[in-house]
Amino acid sequence: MRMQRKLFCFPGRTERNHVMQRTVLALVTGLLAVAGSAHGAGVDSLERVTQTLVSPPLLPAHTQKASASPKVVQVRLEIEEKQVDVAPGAPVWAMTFNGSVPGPIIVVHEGDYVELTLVNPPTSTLPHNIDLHAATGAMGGGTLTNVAPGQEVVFRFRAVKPGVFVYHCAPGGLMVPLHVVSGMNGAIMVLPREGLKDALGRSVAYDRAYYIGEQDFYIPQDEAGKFKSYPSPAAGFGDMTEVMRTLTPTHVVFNGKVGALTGGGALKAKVGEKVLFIHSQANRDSRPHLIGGHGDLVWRDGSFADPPAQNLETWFVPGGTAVAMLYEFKQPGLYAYLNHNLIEAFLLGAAAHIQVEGEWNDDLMTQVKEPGPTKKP
Ligand SMILES: [Cu+2]
Repeated sequence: MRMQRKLFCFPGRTERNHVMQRTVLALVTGLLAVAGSAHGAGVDSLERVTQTLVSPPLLPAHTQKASASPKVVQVRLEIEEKQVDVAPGAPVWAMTFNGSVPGPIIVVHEGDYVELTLVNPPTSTLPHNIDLHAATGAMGGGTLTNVAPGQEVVFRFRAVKPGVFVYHCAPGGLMVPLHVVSGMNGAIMVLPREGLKDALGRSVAYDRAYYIGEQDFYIPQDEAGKFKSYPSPAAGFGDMTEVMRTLTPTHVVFNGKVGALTGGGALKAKVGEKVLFIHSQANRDSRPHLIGGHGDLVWRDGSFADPPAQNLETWFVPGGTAVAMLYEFKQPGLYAYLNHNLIEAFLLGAAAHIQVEGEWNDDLMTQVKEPGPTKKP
């Protein structure tokens, strides 16, 4: 503003000075317009689209490359507190965004605005909010989005960092871990405007994408080892806090419960397809591994601003992040995708299946001789 005042003091007694003054005024107006748009005033002129969110492991309809201009992407998250069985006989008061654990993944492009309506219905028992790791300022949006039961809020942020990010409820103090380990988390993918690039900077497109949200649960047990149930979320918080203090989850699952992504819930793919796996863990470290495959491209720590790592056997998801991995399936059959802490995978539940159709490639693998009786050398 100091610069603006100085410019307006420009002497204008001659015609030449009037022309210069008009030029300066136009320049200042232009500068102010640019400054205005940088601070959100230009948002009103942008195209607005509503993204219909879907339950994981699916992603909402989206394009991998952005159209010319940034958009305002409107999304709606409705909180739902509900009792679910993480495994048979293991009930938990899940606190959810849109009824699923994890919440739905949001997909936008770098530079887009996300305009999020957060609804806490009157049927809820607790206040909630949302902290998006893709957002800048105000506790990731947490301080602008506190909603008591019966309230809703609209807030907007600009997605300026490309990558995959966690979002979660963060209502303050002990409520933060309690809500997060009750399932109140999800992910957002902020694609580069020109789409993904491989390690050499070449464009790479995925044929399908899945979102896997890993969740640790801490369900209290009675003296006999039976999992306890409670009449409301808050009623179990004291017992649950004691289990949380052990840092030993009773369950570690993909997409809300043991077996959510196996059997009838198995993911599907075809030989030759490039599949993008987005894996989030809002609270705890994980180490995904695809048995019989590899991480062809892994965007470490979820950053699309950095070239992806290549050909990893297992990759790391630090607690509080989402990570993206792309693999082109080369053989048909049943694959297991799991947390390669194998105790967490096989005893606690962190495993998924991918059923892949296509033709077997003997050159990559073959059984030279079937199992039979041992022979003396
Ligand atoms: Cu919450």
